Amino acid sequence: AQQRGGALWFTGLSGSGKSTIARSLAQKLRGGGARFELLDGDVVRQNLTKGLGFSKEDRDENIRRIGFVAHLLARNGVLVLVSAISPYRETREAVRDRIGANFIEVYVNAPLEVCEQRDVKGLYKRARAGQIKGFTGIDDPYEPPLESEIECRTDLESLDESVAKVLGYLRGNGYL
Ligand code: GGZ
Repeated sequence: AQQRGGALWFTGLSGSGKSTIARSLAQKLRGGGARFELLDGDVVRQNLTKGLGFSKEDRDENIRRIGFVAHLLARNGVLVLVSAISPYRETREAVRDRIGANFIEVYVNAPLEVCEQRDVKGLYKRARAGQIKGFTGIDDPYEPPLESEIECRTDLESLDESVAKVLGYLRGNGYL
C-alpha cells in the first residue's frame, strides 16, 4: 500500500524554530523509507515564489502556491514539510480545505520576546529600527492557530522534544 501523504505545515513567527524543526525532522526521516519533501521558506522564495514580497497580497500568494504544490505531492503519497510564517489564519484554512484530512498544522510557538532575543538574522533589530517595514510581529500581524494538530513551545521544550512530538503524531496517524 502507498504511504499516507500529507502536508506538515509549520507556522509561526520568524525565529520561532519552524525551519530548524522541519530540517531536523527531515534528517530523522532520511533513510527511513517514507517519501518526503522539504519546502523550506528560503528556498521556496528563491524559486517557486521568487519576486514576491511581504504585503498581505504577496504573502497570501506565497502561501497559495506552496499549498498548491504541497497538495500535488501529498495526494501522491508524499509527506511534505512546509515551513512558512503563513501569518493569516484564513489563508492557512484555505490550504487546509484544499488538502483535507491530511493537512497537519504545526504551531511553532515561542513568544515574540523570545524570537526577538534570538534574532538569528538581525531582522528584528532592523525592524525595530524602522529599516524593515511590515515585519511580522512588529508592525505586521501574526494570527496564531486556534486548533492546530500539534503545538511546539520552542521556548519551553528542546528541539529533540519538538521533533519527537511531531514524529509521534505521524506514527500515531498512519503517516509513518
Ligand atoms: C517577516 C520577513 C520579512 C517581513 C523578510 N516579515 O527568519 P527568516 O527571515 O528566515 O524568515 C522570514 C522569512 C519569511 O518568509 P515566509 O515565506 O515564511 O513568509 S510568509 O509566510 O509570510 O509569506 C524572514 C524573512 O523572510 N523576512 N522580510 N517583512 N519575515
